[in-house]
Amino acid sequence: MDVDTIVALSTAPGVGAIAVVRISGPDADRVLMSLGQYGGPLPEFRRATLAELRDPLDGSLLDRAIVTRYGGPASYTGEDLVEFACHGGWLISELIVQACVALGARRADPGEFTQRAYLRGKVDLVQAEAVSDLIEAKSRASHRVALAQMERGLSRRVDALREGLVRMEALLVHHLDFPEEDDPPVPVAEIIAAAEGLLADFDLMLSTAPEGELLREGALAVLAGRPNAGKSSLYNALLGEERAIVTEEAGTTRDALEAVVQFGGFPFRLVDTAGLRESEGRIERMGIEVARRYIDRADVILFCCPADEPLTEADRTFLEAFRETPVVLIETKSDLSGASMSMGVRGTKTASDRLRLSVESGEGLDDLRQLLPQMVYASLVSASPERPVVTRQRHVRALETARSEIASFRAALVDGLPAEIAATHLRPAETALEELLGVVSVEDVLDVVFRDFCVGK
Ligand SMILES: Nc1nc2c(ncn2[C@@H]2O[C@H](COP(=O)(O)OP(=O)(O)O)[C@@H](O)[C@H]2O)c(=O)[nH]1
Ligand SMILES: [Mg+2]
Repeated sequence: MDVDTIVALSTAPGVGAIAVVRISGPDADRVLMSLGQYGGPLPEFRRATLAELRDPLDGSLLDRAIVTRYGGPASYTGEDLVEFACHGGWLISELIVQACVALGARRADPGEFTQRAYLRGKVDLVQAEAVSDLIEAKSRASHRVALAQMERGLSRRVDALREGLVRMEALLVHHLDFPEEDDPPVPVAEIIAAAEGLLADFDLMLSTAPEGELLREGALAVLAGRPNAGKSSLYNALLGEERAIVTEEAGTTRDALEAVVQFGGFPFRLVDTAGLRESEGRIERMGIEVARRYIDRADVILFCCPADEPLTEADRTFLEAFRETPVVLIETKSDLSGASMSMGVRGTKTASDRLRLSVESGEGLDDLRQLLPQMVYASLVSASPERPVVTRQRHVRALETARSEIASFRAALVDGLPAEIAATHLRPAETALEELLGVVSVEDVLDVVFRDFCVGK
């Protein structure tokens, strides 16, 4: 493999106590030798060592830093790798990167360290993606799933599917040509049953995908309801801080505010919108437009209506229009009203999808925090933590491709086609799974996987 040596700041840029600059590739040691002005031996592998780093051009001191050497293949990238833990801030790390570049290293592309780890066989493609998910995780559930994926939880399951395919091929071979003295051929029914078992395994995995994908960005939870319904107050109460402007004047929230929060450890993008009503004011009308766009994409709608006011005709029209989206009907300001007023809830919603709530008394807030993950992440909430979760479109596409080939294989056998013909579906199924793990690498897939990484990872 003809590779160059790459360098990047691996910690977030900006002011902080420490910054880490990483350099990986065949010249890592040579660059270290020059920067640290080592006349004699370099520091031992994996031993943090204080070093004075000097400008390679004029010998001036850049920083005193802690240097850690890793010898390939026992490193993150699988190559020789050096980490400089220098003082943080905007300048020092950049000076060190520049010095490395002056000594022949190249600035790394986003995700290039992890990409090298993949190319060197340290991780498969699904694990590499999980590194990025782990860094981006904003909730305990996302964190847990990304960690499991990094530990090959999902990869192991895909391996098991591949093994299932291989076993099925073995059955098929046995069915096609068996030696005279051997057992009788495997009956077709047995192969069909094996295919059906595999299909069920695929379905189980694919069933986690819709919720798994939400884990990465957070489910969009949008507050809706007419002006003065108490949306902004609820938004603030859920965030635990005064984010939205709350006023008694109707129509003050004109833009949409968005914040990432976790409820029960699951990530949500909570959005406060302008109230929905016919409006004269141009700016408020724009706010309502924004609200509509959010509501159209919502994973769950928190529909607010004051507990002591009936649902209006407009409210009902709204609820009718969003039958497909899960809705929690929230009777707000419950402290102002006595017994629960009947809001005339539409038939499809269960009692648990509506609750009385007051930001004054706190009634209903915890119930809502519990209810939301159950509504949006139902199967993940109840699943065992060990269950691998499919978190990306790329996974879904590969699994669906493999699944449909196996389904065609099964259908061919059921239709009584010759086994040799049915068997042509098995190889494409295997290929799809191999691409998922990156066993066979496809250049444009790599680009997509590593494009969204940050530099230095
Ligand atoms: N008593 C009481 N007043 C509330 C409650 N929630 C909101 N309000 C008041 O209702 C008014 C409208 O609230 P706001 O959150 O701005 O509603 P929005 O227009 O839907 O965003 C404000 O005067 C709030 O103080 C509540 O739980 N109890
Ligand atoms: Mg508001």
